[in-house]
Amino acid sequence: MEEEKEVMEEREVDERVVEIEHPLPCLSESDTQRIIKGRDLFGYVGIEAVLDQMRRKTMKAGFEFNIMVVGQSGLGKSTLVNTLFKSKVSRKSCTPNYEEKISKTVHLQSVSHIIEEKGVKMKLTVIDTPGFGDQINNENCWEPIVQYVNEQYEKYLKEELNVNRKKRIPDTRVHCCVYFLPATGHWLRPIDVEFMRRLGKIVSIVPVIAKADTLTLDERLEFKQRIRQDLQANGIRVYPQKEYDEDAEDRILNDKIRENIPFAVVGTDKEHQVNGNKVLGRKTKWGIIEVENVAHCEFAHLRDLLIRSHLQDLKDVAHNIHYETYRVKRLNESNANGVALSPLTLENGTLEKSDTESHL
Ligand SMILES: Nc1nc2c(ncn2[C@@H]2O[C@H](COP(=O)(O)OP(=O)(O)OP(=O)(O)O)[C@@H](O)[C@H]2O)c(=O)[nH]1
Ligand SMILES: [Mg+2]
Repeated sequence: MEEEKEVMEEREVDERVVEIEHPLPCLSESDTQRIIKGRDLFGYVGIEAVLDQMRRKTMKAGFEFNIMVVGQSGLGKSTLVNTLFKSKVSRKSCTPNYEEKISKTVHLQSVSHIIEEKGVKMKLTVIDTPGFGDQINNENCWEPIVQYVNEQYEKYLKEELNVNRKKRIPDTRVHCCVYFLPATGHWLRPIDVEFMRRLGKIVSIVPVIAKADTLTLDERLEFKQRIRQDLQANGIRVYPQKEYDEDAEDRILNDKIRENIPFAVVGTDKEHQVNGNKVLGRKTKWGIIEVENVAHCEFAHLRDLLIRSHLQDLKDVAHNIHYETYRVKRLNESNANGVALSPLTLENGTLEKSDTESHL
C-alpha cells in the first residue's frame, strides 16, 4: 500500500511536469486546439521519457563543436581556448624566426580533440587563424577566413546532395567565431569593423576584449560601451542576434548577454592556491587575478555562453540560419545556370558583392 501511494504521488508530480502550458512551436494553429493537457490524461503516459532517449542517443553518438579564434598575434587566443576547455587544445605561440615573421600571411589551422566529461563525448575543433591583422597592410586579410567558412558550407552541401548520403554528415562548419579585440581602451579599429561586418553575415561572432587585466575597471566599462555603440553604428551583427530569439524567455536571457557584450576576458593555463582552494589565475605583483571569478573578469560569462547555455543554439544558428542562407543562395545560382553546382568562388556566400572593396 505504501509503495502504491508513493507511485501515485510520483505520478501526480509527473503530470504537472508533462503539462503543456504553451503551444509547441512545431504545432500549427489548428493543432494547438487539440492539445490534451497532463491533467486530462487518464494516467501517466511517459512522453517525457523521450528526453532520456535523446540523451542516451547523444551520449552514444557524441557531438561536434567547431570554434574559430581570430585576432592579432599574442592576444591570448590559444590561452583562452585552453582555459575554456580546461585542457591543452590549442598550442601557445612560440616566437617565430625572422623568416616566418616577415612572410606571414593568414593561414588557417584546425586541430581536433575528443573531450569526454561524464560520458558525454564532444569532438572539439579549434580553428586558429595565425597572421590575421599582423601585417602593416591588412587589406583583405579576412578573405582566407571567409573562404574557409564557405568551403565548410560547400562540403556539407555536397554531402547533402549526394544520392547516397552518409548517416551522419561530418560537420566541419564553423559554429562560432570568437573575435579578439585588443584592450586599447579606445574604439573599434577599421580592421575590427571590416572583419566583423563581413563575417557577421556568414557566421556567429562573439567579440571579446582580450587581456582585460590590462584595463582598469572604469576603462573597461567605457571601452565596452564604446564598442557596443560602434557595433551598432556600423550595423555589425554579433551573437546572439535579436532576430533569432525564439520567444520572450529567450529575449530576456539574450538581452542580458547583449547588454554585457563584449566580455572582458582573462586567460591562463596556471592554477594557484587562494584560501586553500586551487583556482585558475594569473599571478601579478599585486595579487592573483582569478579567471573564473566574476568580480575579477568576465571569463565565466563567456564560458557560460559558449558552453553551458548556448552551445546547442550556436550549432542550431549555424545550421538553420547561416548554412541555410548559403544553401539557398548556391542552389538558386545553380538553378539559374542550369548546372549541378557551379564552382565555389570567394564571393559565394557573402551576401553583398560590393562588400569586397576594402576600407583599410
Ligand atoms: N596579461 C595577460 N596575458 C595573457 C592573457 N592571456 C594570455 N596571455 C599571455 O600572452 C602571451 C600570448 O598568449 P597566446 O595564447 O599564445 O596568444 P595567441 O593569441 O594565441 O598568439 P598567436 O598564436 O601568436 O596568434 C602568453 O605569454 C600568455 O601567457 C591574459 O588574459 N592577460
Ligand atoms: Mg595561438
